[in-house]
Formats: sequence, C-alpha cells, structure tokens
Amino acid sequence: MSAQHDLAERFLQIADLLEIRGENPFRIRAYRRAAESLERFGGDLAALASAGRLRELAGVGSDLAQRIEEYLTTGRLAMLEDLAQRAPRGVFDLLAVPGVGPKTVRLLTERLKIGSVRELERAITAGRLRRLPGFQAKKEQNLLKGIAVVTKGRERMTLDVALALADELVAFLKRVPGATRVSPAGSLRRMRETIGDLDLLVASARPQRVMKAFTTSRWAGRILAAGTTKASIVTADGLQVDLRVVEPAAYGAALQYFTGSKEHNVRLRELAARRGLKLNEYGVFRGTRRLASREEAEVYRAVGLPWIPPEIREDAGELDAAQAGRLPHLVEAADIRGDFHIHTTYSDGHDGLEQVVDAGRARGYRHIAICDHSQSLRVAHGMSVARIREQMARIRALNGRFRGFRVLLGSEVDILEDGRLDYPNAVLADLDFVVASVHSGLRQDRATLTRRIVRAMQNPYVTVVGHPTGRRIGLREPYALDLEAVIRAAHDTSTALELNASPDRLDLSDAAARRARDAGVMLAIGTDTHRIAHYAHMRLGLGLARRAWVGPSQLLNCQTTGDLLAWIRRKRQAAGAARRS
Ligand code: DGT
Ligand code: CA
Ligand code: CA
Ligand code: ZN
Repeated sequence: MSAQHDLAERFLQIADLLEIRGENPFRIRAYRRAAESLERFGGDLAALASAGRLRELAGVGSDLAQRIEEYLTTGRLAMLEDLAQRAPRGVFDLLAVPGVGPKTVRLLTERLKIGSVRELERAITAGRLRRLPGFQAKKEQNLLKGIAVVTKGRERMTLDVALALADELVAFLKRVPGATRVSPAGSLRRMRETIGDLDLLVASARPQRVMKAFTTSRWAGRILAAGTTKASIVTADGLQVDLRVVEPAAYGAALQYFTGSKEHNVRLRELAARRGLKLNEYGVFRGTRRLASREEAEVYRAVGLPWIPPEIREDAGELDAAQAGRLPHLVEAADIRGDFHIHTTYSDGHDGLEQVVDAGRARGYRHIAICDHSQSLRVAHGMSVARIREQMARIRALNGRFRGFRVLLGSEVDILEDGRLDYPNAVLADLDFVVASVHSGLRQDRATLTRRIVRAMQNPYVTVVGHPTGRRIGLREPYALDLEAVIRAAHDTSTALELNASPDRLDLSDAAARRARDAGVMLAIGTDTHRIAHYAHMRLGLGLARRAWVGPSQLLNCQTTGDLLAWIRRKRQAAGAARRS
C-alpha cells in the first residue's frame, strides 16, 4: 500500500477525532479534502515533497504540507497520536460500527460516557439511548445489527472455512507477478481446530505489487491496515486475513516465526539463546552474522534441531523430543487407505449408495465402510433390521464388481441408554465394521454415561466408538465423561476411538487424542460423510491426528484391508474365547 493511501487514512482519522471534539468545521473539512486528493494522487509523494511542491495537491496548504512532511520523514503524525490519546479508548472500534459516525460518537461519549462497543451494546439493551435526540427504536435495532457485524469478525472460524479461504487466497497470490513463494502461517498451518485470523506469508522482491493485489482483491471487504509489507483485511463474511510480504532470503525465518505457536517460538528462542544465537523473524544470528533464514529447515538446523512439523509446534514436548532425536513419525495423506464413517440416502445422507461408493473409489481408497444409522435414531431415518439386510445384499453385489477395492458392510449403531447396542449381535456379526455412537440421553450423569460407553466397547462387534465426547464446537460442550476410563477400556477391549473429522466435531479433540495415543489406543479417522463433498474432511482428520502425534501404525485408516479385517476379527475371537472359557 502506498504512503499516500496510508496517510489519507490517518487524515480521515484526524478529521473524525476533531469532529468528535466539536472543533472548527472548516478545519475538519480541510483534512477530509486533503485525504481525498492524496487518494487521487497517483505519483511519487516523496519526490513531490522533496521538490517542495506538496502544495500543488488540491486542498493542501502550508499547514497540511507540514504534516505530510512529518509523516514522510518520521512515519508518524504527532497530532493524530495526541488526539487519539485524548479520545475514548474504543473510539476507532465505535467508528467501525455501521451507522456510527463522529457525530454519534460525540453524543454517546458526552451524554452517556460510552467509550467502547461493549458499553454501547449495554446502553442500547438498557434502553439508555432513548434519552438522546433522534434515537428511536429503529435506530437502536440498526445499531445492534451493526455491532453484531463488527464483533462477528472477532469470533473464531472453524477450520474448514479457514482452509477454503486460505486455498483461494494462496492460489490468487501465487498468480501475482513477483510473488515467488506463498504459504499459510499461524494457527491454520498448525491445523488448529478453530482459527482466529488467517495468516498468509509471501516471498517477493516487489512487496508493493503483492500488497496492492491483496488489498484490491475481491476478498478485501474492509481494509483494517495496509502498509508496505503487511496488511489486514476483513472479508464480506467477517473473516480477518493478515498478509506479510518478506524478501525471499528471509522467507524461511518469517515462515517459522509467523507459524507459531507463540509458546513454541518462545521456547525455541530460549534454546537458541543458550547456544549464543539470536533468533527472530529475519533469521538466526551469531552476533551480526546471519546463519540461516531462507528455508525453515535451515532455521531449525542452525539451532541444532531437525525440522519440526507445524502441527505439533505447541510447546507440548516437541522441542525436547526434537533435541533427543525422538520426534514422532506422523501420519501423512499418502498413508490413508480408507475412510470409515460414511452415510448414504439409506439413512440421513444426501447421496445414494452407488454415487458415494464411486466417489470413495475415485479418491484412491482401498476400502470404505458404509455406516448408516441404526433403527432407534428415527430423526436420521435409522434403518430397520430388514432394511440394513437389504443394504448389505446390495453392497455385496457391488463388491463383486471391484478389484483392489472393497466396501465394508458397516453401521453407525446407537449406544442405547443402558449401554446395549441398537441391533442384536446376530445382525452385528454379519457386519465388517461397527461404529457405536451416543446420540441420545446426553444428559446422563458422568458415571452413568461412562459406564454406558464402556459397556458398548465390551461388545465384541464394536470396532470403534464414534465421536466419543459428543462435543460440537461452538454449539455443545462434551458430555460429562470420564475420558481416562474410556481410554483405558478402549485399550483393554481392543476398541478404536474415532477422530471424527466433521469440522464442528473434531472429536476426540487434539488433546484427548494425544492422551489416547499415549495410552496405546488404536484410532480411526471418520469423516462422518453425509454428502460426497465431505470426504474432503479427511484433511481435517489428518491435521487432528498429526496434532495428536499419531503415526500410521496407530491409525486404522492406514492398514491394508487384510490387516484391518484381521484386527477386527481378533477382538471378536478374543471375546468369543473369553465367553467359552
Ligand atoms: P489465532 O489467529 O488466534 O488462531 O492463532 P495464531 O497462532 O495464528 O496467532 P496470531 O494470528 O496472533 O499470530 C500468528 C503467529 O505469529 C503466531 O502463531 C506466532 C507469531 N506471533 C505473533 N505475535 C507474536 C509474539 O508476540 N511473539 C512471538 N514469539 N510470536 C508471535
Ligand atoms: Ca492467526
Ligand atoms: Ca494474525
Ligand atoms: Zn453420529
């Protein structure tokens, strides 16, 4: 972003702050006019200034020319800083609310001592705005809507939304001439379950071009900040995106820094310091000599460590593991051989069995388990015994057509309130793969719910417990559950726990999955596909598994069809043997 654009924005802020203070209207207008002609000026502002010709800009007199010069030489405007200091703390946030201009802020601050968006919201709810001239119910409602718009931008977005936006923006930025490397950074690169704002990094020798392309792109609904190497925008949907542009020689160091987590970076810097090195976003330094900066792996190597995968950079033991040469071997996309939790129109899925199966084959899987809902779950069109028998016959017929690909006969069977399953064992025994899930009685007390799930795991035909804690991100807390007891029982009964990859579930969570992993429990990513597009949520499941330090040997998805079926058979035979003895 150009100096004049940045400066124009500051002039508009000065004008707003002057107006809030009730200053001379002519002076206020002068700043607005100057901002306008700065915006329109297409030339080199610094050159104009050094030629002493700033006053050729429409509306710029000697006073304003001085301010421009101050900004060009110091990068600051003392007057703006001074005004901002004397204004209420939240003044710019208030001004960002649609429907709130300087005149409104003046009324709000003077009459009601409102200095922040939160205070405004409270005042409206309490009916205190009615006392002000010109504030009818209609205007109050509009203000509340406006507040919702600006505060919504601050909520965290789910990972799927952030990934879709990041994919679009990365593709767009890669096409900008002069952008040599582009990557997401921040929590998205670490694949956290929710994302506060999206961070993007670009290497380019021509940062202005990248900045301009970004801030004028169709995603830039609002521009929060636009400098020469960093910019922040908010999309029309209220999603914030931060962009940094760095020189190619510093790309690796910047990527390391802006990927975070902050806690990981703090520990890494300490480690570097103990080796007499300095680490920052520009590189690893000994004294003034730069040892590494271009590649992220070089940065880690310079402080004596192997490269650490972004998903585990959370200061959760990864630095000790790296130092000891014991970094976990994490699962990768290429390791995935199948997906297990898939619905069709037989229950509440959107797409028909054949389409769903074809889409699974097209992904290159060796097997998928079709797991429609069981009879009790009426809201999801759970299948009667007759109907699942019919589905099984149809799947067997389909399987006759495939080589190197198999549709596993499966079901997502409800765990009834007492821990029994929603189909008799005679039906379950004919299935290859059984996901057992809690969908009712979520309010049972902790001991009852825990006993219920443990009892389900003791059933020899249960392969995996689906979405084990029942949480819905932003909607519903996990049910009261003794997770340690569930993990222990999973281990003892050779039952897998699901990593449900649905974006609003991600259940087990990363932390819970890590505990299960540490306890040696088998895990299974299930996309909980209800329409073909949901197969893509495997990417979220992979991110979750990697954040939990999970490798291919502990993930059912990575086994060959033969090994998978053998693993399932072992639990059934062990249980059978136990009953006989
Ligand atoms: P978010 O946006 O809340 O989902 O989480 P992050 O991790 O993306 O955080 P964000 O966007 O504030 O910053 C992106 C990265 O930049 C962060 O992961 C690490 C780095 N970073 C930001 N501020 C600091 C800081 O004060 N110190 C250090 N060491 N790193 C920082
Ligand atoms: Ca971020
Ligand atoms: Ca950020
Ligand atoms: Zn379910």
